Amino acid sequence: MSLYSKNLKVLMIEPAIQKPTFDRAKPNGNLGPAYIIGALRKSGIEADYLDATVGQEGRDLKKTFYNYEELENGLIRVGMDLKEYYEIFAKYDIVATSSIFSAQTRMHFEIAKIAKEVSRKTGKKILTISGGVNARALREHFLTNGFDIVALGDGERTIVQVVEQFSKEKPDFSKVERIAFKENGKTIITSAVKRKATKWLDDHVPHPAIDAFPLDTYQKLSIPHAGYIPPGTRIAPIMTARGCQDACTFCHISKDKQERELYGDIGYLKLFSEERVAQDVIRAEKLGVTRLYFEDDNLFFNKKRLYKLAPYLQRSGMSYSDANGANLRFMVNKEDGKYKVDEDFIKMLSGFGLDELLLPFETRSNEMLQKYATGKYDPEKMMPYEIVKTVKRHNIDARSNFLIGFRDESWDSILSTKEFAKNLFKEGIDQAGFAIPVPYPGTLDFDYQMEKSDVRKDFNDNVLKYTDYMHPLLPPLFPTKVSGDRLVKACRDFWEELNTSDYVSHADKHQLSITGY
Ligand code: B12
Ligand code: SF4
Repeated sequence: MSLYSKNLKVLMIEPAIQKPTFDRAKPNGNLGPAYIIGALRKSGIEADYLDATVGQEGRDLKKTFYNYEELENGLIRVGMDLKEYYEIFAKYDIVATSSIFSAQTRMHFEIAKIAKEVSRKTGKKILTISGGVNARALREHFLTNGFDIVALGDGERTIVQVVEQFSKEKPDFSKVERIAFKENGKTIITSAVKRKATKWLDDHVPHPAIDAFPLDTYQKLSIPHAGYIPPGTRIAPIMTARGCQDACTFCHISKDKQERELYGDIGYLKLFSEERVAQDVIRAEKLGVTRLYFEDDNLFFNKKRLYKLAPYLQRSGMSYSDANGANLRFMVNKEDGKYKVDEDFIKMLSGFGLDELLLPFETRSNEMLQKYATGKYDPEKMMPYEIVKTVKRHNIDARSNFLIGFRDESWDSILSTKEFAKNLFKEGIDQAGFAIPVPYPGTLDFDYQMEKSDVRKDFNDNVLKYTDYMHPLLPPLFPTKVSGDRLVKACRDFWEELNTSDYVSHADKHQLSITGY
């Protein structure tokens, strides 16, 4: 029974997606929404999940995932027809979205617009709320495009407090932690009560409700967010820690840390206990999942912890992928002033079932790494070739992603990254993708671009014209030393030249994207 007087029903919806013609469509199934639903259900609140790219479990995918619509902006919309949203939203009191990809901003605005239309037509109050890095960075835009509330930090407590207030006759959202909302045309930002600092997430973060995902449909589609899996593999995401010790300027962590007052400790390292991770693995196993994708911002930051986790992760029939990347400097140790690959660590990873690893070398340029990536890795000293060889020796599929075209990066520097990638292939790397760093809202790189008042004004006046094209393989939206067209061409050319012809020619068949995702 619901604890809340009005038995409010929440819909957590992940939108249809828009993509350039050359990109591949992938279903959603992100962990943020799973945690939000987990928190709601734990508090006795009815909450459903809908991934609009695939629709409800059992749907005819021709009407959802294979439903392609050409949009006026030149992009392709993939997913359920907009018309379907009306009837669905009418059944709920709260429509929530999680906006982590800026390129999908338009898709979130269409949800909020329809929810408000349904509310007007039916006379039923429907509250719209969004959260996630893009929503918080673009909160003013979300609040003027149909959203009543934007969550600014971790959402597990926030969403329950929102429901609590909304179920009251006179809701007072100023009592909800870390949100932005409008009152009399003014944006109100709330803070949070001071709590004892803790690095543990177990107490206030319930299990993610991956059981709310359409797992059968995901299994049928067999399109993971990265890499290739045999058809019919049942997959799900998992997280063992949140936050990161670095602060790359192209990453949300950089801004999250700077805005600690506003967002809380969302960018800082926090972890789940070993027992808690074990429970998440067993829960997935009970749902028939056989392959888990680590979605940690940084899985390797505490190697001792991973050694302790390994026995809990190792389950017969369960394999793991870390397609999201992990900081490479943890794969080497310094002994007598010299770096050495930590083979025991890599062996341990392989031992618990990790068979796919994205190695985010990012760039060959130490200058770029220092300037944009807090010097997180030194390709000259930290044995990149030995890392690849060792990873391969332990039967882990090794892929890598490279960033080319930082705003002040020269063509020579880009070529040295390409050479570096070529040499990594010689050592056994399986695949590589090239992408242009996009200054996404919610990063320090975005703030840098917004320092110019004319650029900021243009962005704010035409937000969707920018976000629609925030794709790492489209021409950069802000000036770069090497021309945008040249960068776009280089990403494609390098990918085609360095990956095996077999891989390139099969990329379509296997639904692989050229960024490596
Ligand atoms: C895992 C991940 C991926 C996975 C996605 C797999 C999956 N579907 O689960 C993979 C590896 C495929 C991926 C790919 C890409 N990714 Co990615 N990814 C992430 C990452 C590291 C974690 C997302 C996650 O699961 N978080 C865990 C949950 C628990 O945290 P959360 O989403 O923040 O949610 C919490 C709060 O924000 C809040 N909240 C969130 N939503 C809501 C909603 C409500 C209502 C409320 C109240 C609260 C709330 O509460 C939640 C729980 O506490 C994020 C960084 C990040 N931490 O967000 C980048 C991130 C989302 N990715 C990013 C990028 C750029 C990409 C790529 C474009 C990379 C590339 N070069 O190709 C691709 C694009 C893929 C695509 N779909 O188009 C950027 C997006 C930037 C932007 N503004 O658009 C991010 C932010 C990283 C960065 N660089 O800053 N990614
Ligand atoms: S190391 Fe990765 S997660 Fe950490 S700040 Fe850099 S890009 Fe973000």
